[in-house]
This record gives sequence, C-alpha cells and structure tokens, in this order.
Amino acid sequence: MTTTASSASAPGAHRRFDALRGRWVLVSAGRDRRPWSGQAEVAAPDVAAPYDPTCPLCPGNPRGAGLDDAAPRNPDYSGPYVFTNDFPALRPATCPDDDGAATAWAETPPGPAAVESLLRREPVAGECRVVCFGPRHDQHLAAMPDDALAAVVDTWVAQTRELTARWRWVQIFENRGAAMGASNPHPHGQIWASSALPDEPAAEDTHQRDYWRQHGRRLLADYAATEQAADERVVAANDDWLVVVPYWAVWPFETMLLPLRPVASLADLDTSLRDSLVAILRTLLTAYDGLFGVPFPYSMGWHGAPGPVDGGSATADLADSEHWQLHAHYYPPLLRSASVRKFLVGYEMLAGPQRDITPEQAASRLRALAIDASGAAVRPATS
Ligand code: H2U
Ligand code: ZN
Repeated sequence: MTTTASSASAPGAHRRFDALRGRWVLVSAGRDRRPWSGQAEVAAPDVAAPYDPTCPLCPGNPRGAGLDDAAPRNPDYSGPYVFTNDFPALRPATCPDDDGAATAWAETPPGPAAVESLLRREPVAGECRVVCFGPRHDQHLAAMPDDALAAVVDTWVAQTRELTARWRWVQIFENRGAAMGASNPHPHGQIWASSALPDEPAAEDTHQRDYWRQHGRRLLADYAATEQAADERVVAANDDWLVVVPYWAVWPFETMLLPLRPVASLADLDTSLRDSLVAILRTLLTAYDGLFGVPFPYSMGWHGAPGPVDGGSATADLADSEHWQLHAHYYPPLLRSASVRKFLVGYEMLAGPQRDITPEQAASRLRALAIDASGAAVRPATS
C-alpha cells in the first residue's frame, strides 16, 4: 500500500518514493544509534595558509605533475580561474596528438547490429574543466565576500551557457573534503561536459517530462510548493530559493537547493537570482560547517535542462526544457559526527538505498543552524 502520511514523529521502517528519479528509498529511523567501531574519518587538516607553494591550483604554480608534456602553469589569477583538466576523463571528438595533427579520439558509432549486442558500447566525447573558486588556498565558498561568491556563480552560469551550446550534458560539481575524494583542499570544483546524457539526469529528465505531460506543471515547482506548505523538511528559504532535505533523501544530511520560480538552467540565471543564490548558498554552507564543527565534506552538483540532442549547434537550444527545473544536490557523507560517515554498501549496493535518520530529523538540525549574514534565522518564506 502506498501512503503519503507525514512522518515527523520517529516512524518505523518504511520506504519513500523518489519522484524525481523514480526509485524507492528505505527509511529506518534510529539506526544511527547503533554501536560503531568501524572506520573513523580523519578530521580535515586545518588549511591555515592562503598560499601553498606545492598546490597545483594556487596562482602562479605549476600543474600536471607526472605529465610528459611541459607542465602548464597557472596565471596569477585573482578571481575564479577555469582551466582544462590536465587529466581529463572526456575529450573532444578530435584532439591534437603529439605532432599537432588532429586524431580521432572517440570511436566510430556502432552500427545497428551492435545496438542489439550484449556487449554494447558507444563513443562519448566531451570536455573536462577545473574551476578554482578563488586564489586563496584557505578560503572556502562560505567564507568568501559576496562579490567573490557572486563571481563563482557567474562562472558556473557562463560555463553552462558556453558548454550547453556544444554538449548534451554539462555536469558542474564540487567534491569537498578528502572523505568525498577531493584531491586538494584548495577550493575548487569541476565541470564535465559530454555528448551523452548520463543516467542520473536521464532519469530526472524522464520523470520531470512525464509529470509535465500529465499535469502541465513542473514536478519540482509542485514539489517546492508542497515542501513549503508542509514545513517539515525546509532548511532555509529566501524570496527566490528554497533548501530542503528531500522527502526521499538518501544521504543523512542531503539537501536540494532549488529556485522558487521557473528556471530551467543555470544559463537562465539573472543577476537578481544570482544575488539571492549567493545569500542562500552562504546560509546552507555555514549551517553544514556548524553541524559537526568541521569543514563539512560533500559532493554537490547542478542539474538543469540538457543541451541539444545532436550537440554541436552554435547556440544553446533549450526549447525542449519546459519540464525542467534547475536544482542543486548536496550529498554529504557524514552521519553522526565529524568522524562517522554513512557508507552506501551491502544492502544499498545490492538492493536499494537506505537511510538511518529521517529527513525531518536532519532538516530540523540543519534549520537550527541556518542563519543569514546578519545572524537572523532564515525561515521558510511561508512562515
Ligand atoms: P578533485 O579534487 O575533485 O579530484 O578535482 C581536482 C581535479 O583537478 C582533478 O580532476 C585536476 C584533477 O585531474 N588536476 C589537474 O587538472 N591538474 C593538476 O595539476 C592537478 C589536478
Ligand atoms: Zn592552493
């Protein structure tokens, strides 16, 4: 039986449907209290110095250790700095070889017979970039002044506009902290753009499109309104943006950040939405850092309307985007302290995702820490 009952008062085991991706999540509240003598996360090292001579992302430093070619060197940059990843997972369809001649990188597309094969593959082309958020090795986003944080958002917007014109999918993301695989404490993110639409956004595309066809409204616009009315999972809100622990969240303190008016892509952000995004980002990241008193590790990324199917057009064609609502996912691994993280192993790998505290419990802890730049509580717009 499917119910939509609210579950603020420590419910028993139940599962919730992720309407955005079309999958179930098992919620077993209270399991976070079980004894733990497993792996302890190592506390993030204090990054005290604004410049690290050994950091490949700091201004003026050499990059690409281990590359055969002459090592590139960063300019003496003063704002966000974007460069092509020296170790890219994706490359454009042709790239210059050692002699400077264009060499086909991606393989020839499979013929019709290959599509039927159990051993199926197809070429994927793309571009990978690294975004240094700023010159300072020791200054993460929440500690940046407003104009510097706005410049990071502007960079995400400009990169989305440029790359969505060429590629089917543009994934902007940030791995923060060693617990999430960040290779370096210098504040930075990445952008992987590809000719293929990967599975996560493909599932979101399908479910948002189905909802649009059925209701004539955006799934995530209705979802935001539902969360504002319920007021159980809202972490913070301002006039333009909402942060919630999704009803179907998998990671303990997972959040979704989404605009409160129709915006299909970062490419559509205007300066007013940019400024209100800066404010809510600061609130969210400050709340995260306050939760366990450590720089909070996470993987985050933006999802917005995909680029054209055929790629390669001169301008971004987002005509087929009315069902899409821009949003960011934050996936932090920590469960109950700076040193105890959630592992998605065993049941999660073999059966499906499971969480140990309810989304409502997580939201109420984060909401208590959500204050704006003036120190005032950031309450949902409806209250
Ligand atoms: P992560 O910390 O999320 O791994 O991102 C760092 C990226 O920076 C990583 O993809 C790239 C790595 O390939 N990088 C360079 O392009 N050049 C370097 O000299 C160091 C790291
Ligand atoms: Zn650095």
